[in-house]
Amino acid sequence: MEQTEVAIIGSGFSGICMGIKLKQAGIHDFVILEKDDDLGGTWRDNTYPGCACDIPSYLYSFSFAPNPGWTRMFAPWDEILGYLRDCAERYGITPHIRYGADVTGASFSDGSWTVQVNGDDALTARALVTGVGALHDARVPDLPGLGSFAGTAFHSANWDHTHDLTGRRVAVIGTGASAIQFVPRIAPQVERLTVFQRTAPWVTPKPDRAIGPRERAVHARFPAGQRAIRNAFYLALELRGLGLALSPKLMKPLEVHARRHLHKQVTDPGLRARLTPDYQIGCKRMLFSSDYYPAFARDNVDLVTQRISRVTPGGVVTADGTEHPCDTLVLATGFRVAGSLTRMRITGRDGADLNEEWKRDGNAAHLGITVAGFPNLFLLVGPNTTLGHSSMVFMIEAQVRYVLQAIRLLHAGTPAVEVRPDVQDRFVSAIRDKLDSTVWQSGCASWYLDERGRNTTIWPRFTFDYWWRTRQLDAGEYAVGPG
Ligand code: N01
Repeated sequence: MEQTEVAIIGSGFSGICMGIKLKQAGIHDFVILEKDDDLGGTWRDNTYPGCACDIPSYLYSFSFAPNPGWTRMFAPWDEILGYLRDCAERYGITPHIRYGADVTGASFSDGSWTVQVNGDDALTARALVTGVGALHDARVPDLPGLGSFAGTAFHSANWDHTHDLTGRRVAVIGTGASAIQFVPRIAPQVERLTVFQRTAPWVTPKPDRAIGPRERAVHARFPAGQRAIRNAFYLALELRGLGLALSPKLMKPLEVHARRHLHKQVTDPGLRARLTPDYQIGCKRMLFSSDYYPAFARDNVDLVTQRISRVTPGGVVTADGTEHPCDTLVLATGFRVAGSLTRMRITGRDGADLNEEWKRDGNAAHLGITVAGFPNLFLLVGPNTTLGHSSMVFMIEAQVRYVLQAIRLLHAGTPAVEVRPDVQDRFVSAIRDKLDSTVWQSGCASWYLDERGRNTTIWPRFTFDYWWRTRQLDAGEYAVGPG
């Protein structure tokens, strides 16, 4: 069986960043296992019309690889994908990527991981790093009759570009971050657009603008200027997260801002009332858009707030018995967050099963990275390290720096690096205590919460706090011995 020092699962931002930092540390014996035939993760999968980052690109990019070529403040998906491809090429990562390598499981014994690819034991690795992301397992809603729909149906993360929407009667289920980006784009093209909203999102304006050739040339010439803009965005978004990290009461100014935006863009009081959220801002992910609300002013766009009771071959039936005819159904219903990692079977020391442990106790990892009982396993974007207000790339870089320190220990001959259970428990209970008083637990349903209503997704503090905690691996928190 093939042997390697580090196996990385996934070639999105996390996997690519890990590869780059390994190479820069002089560790070249690693592979990146990618189930698809291209890199890019969520930016490869999501290609729906209008798909773009909702975090400014100067910040949503690697700190060590600024891109003076962004053409918009909030870059579209294809530019982000191009950026990732360029980084993979530029830093020599491409030859390490194995495409079509779907990791189905991994088990630890005798100091190393045996990794199953496409169902077979394929390689052994001293360290296993998962960079599978939280948002790639599309969630198809459990709606009666969905399978009977006679038209064309697809999920927003698997957009069917062969299906021309011109002149179609399109139904969109869901009004989250994805839907609010493509609804304004497809509205002018389709004959009729019916948007089914279960919960109204909080929306604030998106300060997007084009970045012209002159400005791009200035950034290419003076990278310090771009770094200064990046830092300014970082601070602005941290300030926006004040209410998330400190007290929900501090969310009030944002709520006023969002209400003003709605008031300004929607003049019909009835429509405005239906678009007004009934939960505290920040509880679900806050959305940015300056063109979502205006789409509802179009004659061919309807907002339906009645519950969906079933899908028929010709449309969607709501709880009041009305059938809304359509020939195209777009499911903008989000992702199964817990499913990204647990679709693999990961077996640690003494046969410990990660899925079983997490099912029993909730997803948990020290700093979201290491799990007791699973030596030499490192999670990127693991439990409680996702953000609702700033750049995940910032978090990923902090995690990669931490993991690199652990891998260096292994590289230097330490047989195994395993977090002590008491250290993990202390970290997890501190995070859970902190979460109790946050806006995410204020009563709304969101993908941040697991089936028990526990937030195992979000980092509930400032991002610089996370950076600070992960800057130096404390060997005292780890059992560094034979695995
Ligand atoms: O998914 P979502 P998304 N019947 O889970 C509704 C990231 N992202 O793909 O709110 C009817 O937010 C559901 O309703 P409710 C970002 O982190 C980032 O839009 O549960 N409706 C909701 O309206 C984001 O948070 C970027 O009541 C049903 C919608 O479907 C995450 O991806 C861009 C339903 C799902 O919204 C997911 O966003 C885009 C049902 N049975 C996305 N089931 C960036 O720019 C679900 N819904 C970085």
